[in-house]
Amino acid sequence: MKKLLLVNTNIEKFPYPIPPIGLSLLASYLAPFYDVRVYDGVFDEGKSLPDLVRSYKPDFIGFSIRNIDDVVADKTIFYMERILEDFIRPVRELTEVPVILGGSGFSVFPEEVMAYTGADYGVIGEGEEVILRLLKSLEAENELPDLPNLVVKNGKNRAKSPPNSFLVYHSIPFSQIDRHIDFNPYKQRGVYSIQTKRGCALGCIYCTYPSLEGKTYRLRDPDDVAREIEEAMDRVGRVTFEFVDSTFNEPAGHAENICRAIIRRKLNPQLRTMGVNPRYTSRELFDLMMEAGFTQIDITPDSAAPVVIRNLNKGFTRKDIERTASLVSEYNLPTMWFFLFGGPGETPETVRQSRDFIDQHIGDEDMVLMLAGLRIYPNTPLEKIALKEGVVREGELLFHPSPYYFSVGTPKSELDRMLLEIRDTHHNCLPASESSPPPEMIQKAIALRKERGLTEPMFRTLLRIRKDIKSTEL
Ligand code: B12
Repeated sequence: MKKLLLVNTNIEKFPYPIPPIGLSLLASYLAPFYDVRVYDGVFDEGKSLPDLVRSYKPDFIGFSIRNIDDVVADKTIFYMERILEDFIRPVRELTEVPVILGGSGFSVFPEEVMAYTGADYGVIGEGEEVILRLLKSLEAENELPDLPNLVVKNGKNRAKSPPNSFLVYHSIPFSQIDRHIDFNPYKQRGVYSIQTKRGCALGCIYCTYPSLEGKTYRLRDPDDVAREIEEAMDRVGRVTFEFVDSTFNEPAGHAENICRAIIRRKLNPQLRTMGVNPRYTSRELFDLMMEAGFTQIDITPDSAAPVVIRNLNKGFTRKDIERTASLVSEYNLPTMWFFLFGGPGETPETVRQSRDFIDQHIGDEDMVLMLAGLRIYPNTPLEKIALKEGVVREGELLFHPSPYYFSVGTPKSELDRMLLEIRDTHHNCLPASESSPPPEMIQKAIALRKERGLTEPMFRTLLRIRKDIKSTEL
């Protein structure tokens, strides 16, 4: 069997280290055909990769590129420099085997990343079947398969609709992340990622999800999802399982069915999810989520000002957000709220409307993350708006340095000032640029949790520490 080395280049540990689910899915899918090894760079940061390449002697190497940058307009982190210097270049110096790229960050900027890294091949969007077909043809020295998702060095093809009609998504093997990498370091501050579907049918003007996963939903059987959690719990014990779907509770009914399947198996796992969409929240959903084992959720209204919600094309209304917020308090479900300020139509008045919403509807034990400025991505409605308003020029590369959109009503400096004012008067509201806690604070939080036996979500412990620091400052 030919040997394939898959490399996770993501070294970001904020808001917590996340295990490479995408690479693990590929590894499970390819296992019948190749001898596959996964190198996880999250903690090792590339240090032992050259030794592994020397000893394993792969025939092909795939690099996963998840993050290009951190989407924080202030002090943006551009991850690609370290991906090139600490991962790709050292490997290239050791071997001439074909280098294949993939991952969500790569898929947003395929041509740019190909040029930046000098890789041989790239796979846009979901990778399982495309990389298999690519490897087979490389192995047989056949002509390359004619697939819209496949990018070749110096080629010009850029796929527009990545989902592969030939991949039978609902029957792909489980990721079994912990069988491909050492999962132990994730147990203290990490999660075990689970995907229940692919696709996003929403049309938020700035977002890449529909182009990464396709606009139509492809659902997994809820019983398979529950069985995957059960099997993983048998292997790794009690960890937090996190759903990584673009939005958890769309299309209507699927999230409820996932919860029911988990409840039926009496698993009682610890669950969390991002992307609870205010449009489809209900008492029934919250009842089921509580019974299934949710201990934390994320909600991303972006704004509570009706005009901005509409301009961002969020697909829900202020009423939906209010209903969702009252469900959150009624069920006392720890929640991280994400607000994205500066979109089209934002003015000081609309910022005030969001602030008033936070005051009236969000409890002070819940955290509010405030982002200022919208990352402009290619092929999005926001790109068109930004071009029309002259924020970016036709042909301007959106890759690096990353451009951000600020509405004329709230230029960056004005918006930063308003958000700092909110931060100063609300201990639970943090600008994104300040949201990454220093390592000492994380250590303190870990110690405090141990000492007091706290089982609350980490963000609540961090908020406690912040509140204490603030009150001693005053
Ligand atoms: C869930 C999610 C989160 C969750 C993660 C929770 C968790 N447990 O993993 C949270 C909210 C914590 C999060 C945080 C962040 N995220 Co995020 N996140 C996502 C999201 C919605 C899904 C990622 C996912 O797991 N998908 C499911 C897996 C199965 O798919 P996959 O990894 O893409 O793998 C498939 C393919 O990409 C491909 N593939 C992957 N690797 C390889 C390798 C090869 C060789 C090949 C051929 C193919 C291939 O095949 C896989 C299987 O089909 C994506 C958007 C999206 N829809 O993809 C954004 C996304 C990845 N995030 C993004 C960003 C920026 C971040 C943050 C930096 C934001 C921040 N400042 O906090 C952090 C970084 C966190 C970290 N430590 O890395 C960006 C990256 C783009 C960019 N600008 O760089 C994305 C694309 C969203 C966006 N803005 O467009 N995120």
